[in-house]
Amino acid sequence: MDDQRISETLAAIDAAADVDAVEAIRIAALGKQGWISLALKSLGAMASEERTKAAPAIQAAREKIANALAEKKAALDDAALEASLASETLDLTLPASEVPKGSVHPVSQVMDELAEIFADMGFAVATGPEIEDDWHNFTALNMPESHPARAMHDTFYFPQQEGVDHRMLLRTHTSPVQVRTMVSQGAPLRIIAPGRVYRSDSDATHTPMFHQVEGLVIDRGIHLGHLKWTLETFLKAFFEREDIVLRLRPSYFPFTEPSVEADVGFALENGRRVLGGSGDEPGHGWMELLGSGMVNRRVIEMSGLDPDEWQGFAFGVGVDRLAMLKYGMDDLRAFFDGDVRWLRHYGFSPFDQPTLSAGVGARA
Ligand code: 2U9
Repeated sequence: MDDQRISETLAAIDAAADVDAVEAIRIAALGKQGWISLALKSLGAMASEERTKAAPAIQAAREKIANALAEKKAALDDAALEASLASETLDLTLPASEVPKGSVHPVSQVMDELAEIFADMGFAVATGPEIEDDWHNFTALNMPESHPARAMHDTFYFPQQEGVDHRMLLRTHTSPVQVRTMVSQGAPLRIIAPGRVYRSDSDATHTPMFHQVEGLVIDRGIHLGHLKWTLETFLKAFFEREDIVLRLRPSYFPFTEPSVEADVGFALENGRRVLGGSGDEPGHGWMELLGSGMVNRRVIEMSGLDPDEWQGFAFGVGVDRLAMLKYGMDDLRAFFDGDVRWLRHYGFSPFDQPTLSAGVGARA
């Protein structure tokens, strides 16, 4: 074995400045045509005695060089990692608002605000499927098969499936969520159910999909006074005004008895309706906002509870409408166009989480 060549190679490995230089030495020595590889190949042509003498030296040289190459490569890799760690610093103290970001849709913002306001009054958020059966969407809400209110809901039905009793549909309100929660959790209960609902209707004030939030309280001794206080407290927190005035009018819904519609007083300021004050003052008016009522005892019964023990109130309101009123949009259809200019204008910063302490209506 050429001892000089071995020590030259080891010295070259030691002096190599980068991984490319190490690789070049490896190819020259251990590559297919490398001098060590050729020396190993030459063993085949030797007589066996000669081979027994030569082989250990070649093997030892191969091992020495291979080890030196591996050590040098590891040292160079370590140095490269150290260098990149030293140069590629990430300053975690930079303000996150400097980072390009998207915005929170007003519907999501309002839903977050609602969850925050109602959580403070002890309500949990309940959710359920958007594809429903007609029992949960209609029958359990005191709308049996022939009930005229069913026709008024402009329902999107799925084709009837063979062997399936219930017709499937896109829920027309979030009420089936409350039915499911009553059935699965029983009473007492305090929930809001926000979410998408679907009705076959489309113009400037109606979209085939829109958002609702409904509330349900079931407990002993619940009466209309609890309903009125809850609605007033919610609207004052949501619109961030103490002078919100409610007017309850008798109405009719199959799932509540008695049923009441709630109007809020507004004033006209520069041609715009601004909520606040009694609608009966000069220059003021009333705007219909919410539907509500005491839960019909038949609905309580159908969800498996005893209506003599448990009473409740419920309400429903359009989330999109709440967002329009609070943040001053005038066309519902723009909500679902996905136009980034609209989102940039009306969207909210993801860093402004609504909290009761900081105000639920932080502006973008
Ligand atoms: C159960 C019992 C009662 C929910 C209610 C309304 C009145 C109502 C509308 C407001 C505007 C729908 O978005 S809207 O078109 N809703 O007027 N909703 S009471 O009553 C329930 C729900 C579930 C178990």
